Amino acid sequence: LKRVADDVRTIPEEKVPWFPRKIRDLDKCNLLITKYDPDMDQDHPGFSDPEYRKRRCFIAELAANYRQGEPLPRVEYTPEEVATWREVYRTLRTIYPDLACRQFLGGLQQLERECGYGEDSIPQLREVSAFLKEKTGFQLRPVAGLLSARDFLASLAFRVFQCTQYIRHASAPMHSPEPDCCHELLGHIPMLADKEFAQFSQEIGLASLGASDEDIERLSTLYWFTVEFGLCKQNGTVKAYGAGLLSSYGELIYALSNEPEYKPFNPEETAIQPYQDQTFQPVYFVSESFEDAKIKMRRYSSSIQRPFSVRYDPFTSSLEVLDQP
Ligand code: TIH
Ligand code: FE2
Repeated sequence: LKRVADDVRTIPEEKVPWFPRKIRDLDKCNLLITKYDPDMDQDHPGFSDPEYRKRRCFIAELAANYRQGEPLPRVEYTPEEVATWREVYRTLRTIYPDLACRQFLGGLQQLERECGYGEDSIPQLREVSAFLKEKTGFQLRPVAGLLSARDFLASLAFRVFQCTQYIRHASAPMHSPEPDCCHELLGHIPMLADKEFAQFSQEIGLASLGASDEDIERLSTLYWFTVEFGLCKQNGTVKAYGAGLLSSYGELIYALSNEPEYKPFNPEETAIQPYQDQTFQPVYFVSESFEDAKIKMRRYSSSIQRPFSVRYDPFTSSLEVLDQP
């Protein structure tokens, strides 16, 4: 393998999309999708609540001004926001022992012991990021809303997880059409404290760098049906590991009832399954185990054609880009 110069244009195939090479470049990975924004979407529970929308703008501003390496912004949550968190936490906490996978339960217990998780206050990203950094090397960065798939996946390559900091509307605590801090803190963070899952997440990120739009679409679909809505077998029963399930009381119950369709996780098939994010998924993919999902995903990723390969250097938090042999 020979190292190529820093400029992607030296890579034989001309049209490689830009991608971040060092962790600081994530400051440029900030393309937002406004589809589910309460200012744009009439079905959003906060659409006709000007107070809520103003609050969202304030918190979005904190994220927009954030630069890599700065201390993560703190948000002082209002009593109403804490009340929403409490309701979400309390209702989900009672069903986790039966429905969540072992890795999630282990992560959540550690967060409760070591990171102040509980129903009385909304954890701050700063503390949670320090916690994760020690467990798996993942760190957080604030994001103003739903990111484009390309930018979101790219950050995973650096073990950076982009987190929203606003909370869902008080009128709909059991399901949100878009990510919010309940989704990040309860759905994603406990899983990211697991080493194997952290590795799985980073590998999807690495596979996405410089990929074609079509490959990004397939990878984000795979991300959707694993990291967001994945189920896995454990001791002969099906459990949830997807963050979109673990942060939504309504969908978690639904996903593990006998209503939805289950299909075995198989990247080639999963990658082209249509999905939607306004309501519950009609189909979920079940993997035999994390190990199995990781191996299958690796095989899939290595089949993606790119005129170069990438390797992450954890000492410098940057990527080495290598010519294909
Ligand atoms: N539906 C999730 C929840 O209610 O927490 C949030 C989302 C996850 C993925 C897309 S929207
Ligand atoms: Fe998510």
